Amino acid sequence: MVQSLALTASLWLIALLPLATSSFYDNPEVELPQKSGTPLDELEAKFGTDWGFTGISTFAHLKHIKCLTTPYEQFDIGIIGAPFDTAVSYRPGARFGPRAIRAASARQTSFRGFNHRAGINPYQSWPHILDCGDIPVTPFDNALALHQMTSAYTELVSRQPLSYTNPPSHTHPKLISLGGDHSIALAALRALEKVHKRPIAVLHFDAHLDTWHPGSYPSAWANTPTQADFTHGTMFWVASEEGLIANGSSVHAGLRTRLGGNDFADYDNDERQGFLRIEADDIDAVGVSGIIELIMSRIGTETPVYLSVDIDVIDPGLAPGTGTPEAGGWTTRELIGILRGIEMLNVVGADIVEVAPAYDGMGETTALAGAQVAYEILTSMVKRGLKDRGEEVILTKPGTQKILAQGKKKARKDEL
Ligand SMILES: [Mn+2]
Repeated sequence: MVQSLALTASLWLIALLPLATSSFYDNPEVELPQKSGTPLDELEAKFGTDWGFTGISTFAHLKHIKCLTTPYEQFDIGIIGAPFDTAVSYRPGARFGPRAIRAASARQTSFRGFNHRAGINPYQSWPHILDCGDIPVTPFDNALALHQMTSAYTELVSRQPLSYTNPPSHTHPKLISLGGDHSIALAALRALEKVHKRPIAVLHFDAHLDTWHPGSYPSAWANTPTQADFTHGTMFWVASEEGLIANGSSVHAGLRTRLGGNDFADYDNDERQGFLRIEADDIDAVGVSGIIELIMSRIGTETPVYLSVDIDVIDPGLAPGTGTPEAGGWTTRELIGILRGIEMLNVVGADIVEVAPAYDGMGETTALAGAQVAYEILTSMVKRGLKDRGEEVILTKPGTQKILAQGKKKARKDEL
């Protein structure tokens, strides 16, 4: 008995011996990956991939180049910040929108960028996509700021894109602007009308009209033309006056603003500018697919469109970090659903505006929505390009058939 106890004890000792000499921090010896390619390839393989939380903040970890000062760096789609917010009527702060959206896009990476709703990864497809940095824009003089933004936008869209004419319609680089307040859209429209040599249709997601007459704020000076005519609620009125917007093929979606006075005069004024108005409440009657149908039948797939998303189209419960919040908006999921449904529009430029992080929730709620909207728009630009290049990839989601079949079975049961 004593003998067997001693034996057990010594066996335990032998078993514990390796633990006594090694520590928790010892890993098995690292096996070096097989060498392949140049030394640069090696470095890229070892250290090239960022985690969501590493790296300097650019949109989706895209390569950052200050495109405005590097005309020799050709690109196809550029993300550009327009940190301008001195044309707001209520809460300022959207000048910090670009950096908030970039930070909130950190979990978008090229290696995990496959859009399961669209069936493509926009970061691993035909276009060369850059984070072009920000437009340096003055916060002290709105007339100068508008000039700076217009000349910056014009500078970039006048260049030749890397994938020039492949797809055929890709004759100018496309920009997705991160606002900034909504007034930045005027600069984009001026530049786009110039290079496309025609008025551009505007698809405008917003709680508000933004086609307001500059004199609609009651003031003794309302009829004096000043810099005050240019605001985040009048830029489409100014654009209409300048003939930049395609009258008859433009759309507002998600409206729920109060109107001026005691009648529908604001709608009459909007009517003259040729917008179709889809109100936030309309989704209850026609659903996401009905909203998509309304937009697509109005604009079609050929008209060049500027897609402008004011983040306040989303309910302030889900996107509180914005300048002029209005209760009763769409959910983030509904907006994503609508954006996916209009993916075959001919989008020539886009923006995501009015993200004001100072009023945002603890978890970057609004900025996350903004980053997702940018990703969906980017996906659509890339997917439309794929189709036009004849490289359309239609991927079927594994399991989809099963779910559809189950749905059918359930429907039959309900009938019985
Ligand atoms: Mn707006």
